[in-house]
Amino acid sequence: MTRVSVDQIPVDVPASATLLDAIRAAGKSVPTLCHDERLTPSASCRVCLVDADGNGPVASCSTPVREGLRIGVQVGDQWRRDALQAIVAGLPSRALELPADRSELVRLCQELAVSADSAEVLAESRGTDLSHPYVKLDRDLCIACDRCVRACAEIQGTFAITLTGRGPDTVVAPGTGGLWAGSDCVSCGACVDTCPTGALSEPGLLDLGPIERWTRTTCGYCGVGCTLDVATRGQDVVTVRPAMDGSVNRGHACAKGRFAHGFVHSPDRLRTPLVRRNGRLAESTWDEALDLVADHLRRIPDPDRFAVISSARATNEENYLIQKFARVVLGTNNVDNCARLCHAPSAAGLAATFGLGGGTNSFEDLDDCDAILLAGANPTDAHPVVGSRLLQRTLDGARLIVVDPRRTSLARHADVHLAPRPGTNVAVFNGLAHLLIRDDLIDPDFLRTRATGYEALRELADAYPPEQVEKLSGVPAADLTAAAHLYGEANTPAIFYGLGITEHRYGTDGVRTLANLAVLCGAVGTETGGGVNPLRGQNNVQGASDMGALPDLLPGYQKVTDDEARDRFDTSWQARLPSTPGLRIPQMFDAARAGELDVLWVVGEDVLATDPNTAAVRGALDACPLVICNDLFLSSTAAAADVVLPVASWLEKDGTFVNFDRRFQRVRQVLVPPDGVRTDFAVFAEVARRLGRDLGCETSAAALDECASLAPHFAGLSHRRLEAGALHWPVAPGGDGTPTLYRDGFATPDRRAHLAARPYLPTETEPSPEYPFLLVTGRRAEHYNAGGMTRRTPSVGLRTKESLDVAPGDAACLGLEEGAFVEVTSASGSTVLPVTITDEVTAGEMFAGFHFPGAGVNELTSSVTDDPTSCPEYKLTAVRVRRIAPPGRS
Ligand SMILES: Nc1nc2c(c(=O)[nH]1)N[C@H]1C(S)=C(S)[C@@H](COP(=O)(O)OP(=O)(O)OC[C@H]3O[C@@H](n4cnc5c(=O)[nH]c(N)nc54)[C@H](O)[C@@H]3O)O[C@H]1N2
Ligand SMILES: Nc1nc2c(c(=O)[nH]1)N[C@H]1C(S)=C(S)[C@@H](COP(=O)(O)OP(=O)(O)OC[C@H]3O[C@@H](n4cnc5c(=O)[nH]c(N)nc54)[C@H](O)[C@@H]3O)O[C@H]1N2
Ligand SMILES: [Mo]
Repeated sequence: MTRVSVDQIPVDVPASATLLDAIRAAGKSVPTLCHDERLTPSASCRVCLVDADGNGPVASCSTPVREGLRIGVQVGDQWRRDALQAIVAGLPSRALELPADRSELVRLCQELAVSADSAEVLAESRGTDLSHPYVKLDRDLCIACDRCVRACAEIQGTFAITLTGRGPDTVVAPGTGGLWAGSDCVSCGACVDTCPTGALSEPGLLDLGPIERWTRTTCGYCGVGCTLDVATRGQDVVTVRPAMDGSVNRGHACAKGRFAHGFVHSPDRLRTPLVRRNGRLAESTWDEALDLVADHLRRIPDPDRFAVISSARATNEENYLIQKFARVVLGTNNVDNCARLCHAPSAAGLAATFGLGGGTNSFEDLDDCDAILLAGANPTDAHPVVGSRLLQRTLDGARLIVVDPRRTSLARHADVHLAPRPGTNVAVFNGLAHLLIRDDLIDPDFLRTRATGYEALRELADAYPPEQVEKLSGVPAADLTAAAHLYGEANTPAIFYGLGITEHRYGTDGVRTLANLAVLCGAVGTETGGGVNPLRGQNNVQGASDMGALPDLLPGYQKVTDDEARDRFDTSWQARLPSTPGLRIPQMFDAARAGELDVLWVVGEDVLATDPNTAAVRGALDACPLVICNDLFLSSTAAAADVVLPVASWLEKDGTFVNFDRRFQRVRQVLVPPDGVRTDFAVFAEVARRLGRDLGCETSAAALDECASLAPHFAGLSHRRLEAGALHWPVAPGGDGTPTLYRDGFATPDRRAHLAARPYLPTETEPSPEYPFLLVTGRRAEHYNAGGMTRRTPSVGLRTKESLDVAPGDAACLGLEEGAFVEVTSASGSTVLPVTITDEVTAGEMFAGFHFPGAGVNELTSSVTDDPTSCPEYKLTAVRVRRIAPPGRS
């Protein structure tokens, strides 16, 4: 510690502290303008000047303390006022006419009594850049404080902007030159959030009236679970800010969470139930629609002719109620959720290896990692806040291995990028296991005391020397060896992975053989283990499964076949629960097509757009006598349904979500749902009532309480406890949760990690003369899944349509130029897409997103699935492409 004095008050601070830290530690304050806690100081504004040892002014934000230093704050009052006055003098008067809640500069001027009179009108305006949907630049308000530039580099890691010009003409600009819209900006909003003057702002933000209310909630887009502070005025969202103390996001967000909230007031929002009459959907009343549903359900005697797809977008409490409705009111286990399409292989694979189906570590553990193995995930686009943190860790010195057939943004920053042929993960991971063993990079003590299956794995891995793996996967032997050493020699290596591992014919084997690597190195369940971390997808896909919206599992992963568990639920719910596992989503569609299903209730999933093999899904919906759909919008699925119920979004309801690292977080109502719109929670409670059943759980909080009383993993959870902050499950009664799992033993019956000896098996989906290219599908940063929300926000200006990514060599061979239209055909179906030529994809492979249902990408994908989990092989489709004339012309 270092002792200094602040206006004669002695204070001890760490040796690395700045004068500003010392001043704050002494309970005093000093104004700042170019300073942001999250960024390295730049000391450019001089608004934080203080005296050091009587020798005159220094910038307190950047000057380090030294023993015995006497800091004078009060004597600097006038220096600071002068510095601020000088800044203000260079600004147009409108800079000081902004509402105080939108301008740090205005607040500072009020605090230091610097008046607007001193603001001059600039001789010549430097103009604005209004090209971007989310970032408006008013150059005359820029004070060149550099906060935005540092935020873009140090928080986001995109390095998209810079300061240009000299002296008073210095101003922020895109690093690529030209307009903001054409720049490298990824619209994360970090620059807008840190800008103290309004030079960078959200279009329209400065015109809205004063903020009336701030509400803290959890983002409803992806599984990262960012804490957001939402500012509202009446029913308008004025702005959304990432919470500085957000437990996952630490003051950062992405384009979706930060900006893409406009869907709530979209004119397309459904406001009244729709019922199909004479083949057409027509508006109806809630009474009429719910009576129709209840009458229909009442008339069907066989519970197995019902199926419910619950929503990974809805809250835990809603999912809890929906699965309870299925089991108690309908009497069926035919209930599933989108985890089926996504990380079901993670739940199965991780549970088989470690005992529990969730990720092993807390995201905070990344801070201590010195090597990252990122496999089959593109977090820069799909989990941007995680992507930024992985990049920052890498820039800070951690080694990075990326396993992805595509040259993703993080692959470009990697020490080693392994680009296997899609579908060959198991060969690559067995090859890495081979090298860890061969080159003595394993942890024998850990293997002896905390794992089983080593001998069998060693024998299997024998067959995967690097040269052999090169033949199977296309990954050069030398790169594989380098990767094994980077991972095996690290002190604290962490694995992060995504759908490039799970959405495959052998997805569960992919997860298990990947998890092997952490076990071999003792890098999980230990002090130095970064663990195995699935980057789960939707905001509440972990939670929907946790709540038992699964055909074989009750809340808290208790088996429906377990008599003892079922008995407890029977008693609490006063029902007799069905004891045989129900249908999974793909089986529901099979059953419908076979005429074995009477009612399919789809809650918040656009199955016609996002489930694979659209033709087969369409067949199922057509064959099912009653399809009910709860959605915000008339999605493709809603448009094909018989009853459509308009429901509230995450901004309009109360509850909890569970993010990718098992973190329960509060979701709080920010807006009142539009007139005519109900919550999923209210809908299911009401239909149960009409069928003569009371589901209990009057409120969302009561639903979580009931779940906690029945599921030991969640025993210590309640809304009241979560008010104080996030908790990672398992949470014992009164406990603080479990950020990192397995330090005291794995959750398997023998408390050991189970290594998996799984061979690489080629999938049936091989390129052939008829379908010579491999199509991979996945995410684009700008849009979210079916796109129902993001396409109804200004994000549509960031990406207006889907396209097919083609490697330059393939484009040349096929005679395709940028923007050319091709017909893409697979064994399942066909669609038309414009071409983008990019070296992100390897020759022979192509890539497409699936965020524009009209683009029909899932017409192409097949019904092939992973055997243990029925997760679709979305990541691999053999296709042929043929150039065609642009649609609409002949
Ligand atoms: N912007 C945005 N963010 C999202 C979403 C969104 O739609 N848009 N969706 C959310 C959801 S639901 C999810 S599940 C997550 C998904 O997040 P991710 O799993 O990161 O997303 P994907 O882009 O589907 O796939 C990841 C990567 O897998 C690679 N891959 C394909 N095949 C293979 C293979 O055989 N081996 C390896 N090693 N890699 C392969 C692809 O090239 C791709 O880069 O994102 C969530 N976040
Ligand atoms: N080709 C291809 N297809 C894929 C994938 C892929 O990688 N490639 N990925 C798959 C994966 S991982 C996933 S998770 C799925 C996602 O597929 P979906 O779950 O279908 O996609 P979303 O767009 O997230 O949400 C579906 C609907 O939920 C509605 N919604 C939002 N919030 C709520 C709510 O609170 N309640 C209700 N009732 N509705 C709500 C939205 O308006 C939207 O219409 O897509 C899968 N499809
Ligand atoms: Mo997902």
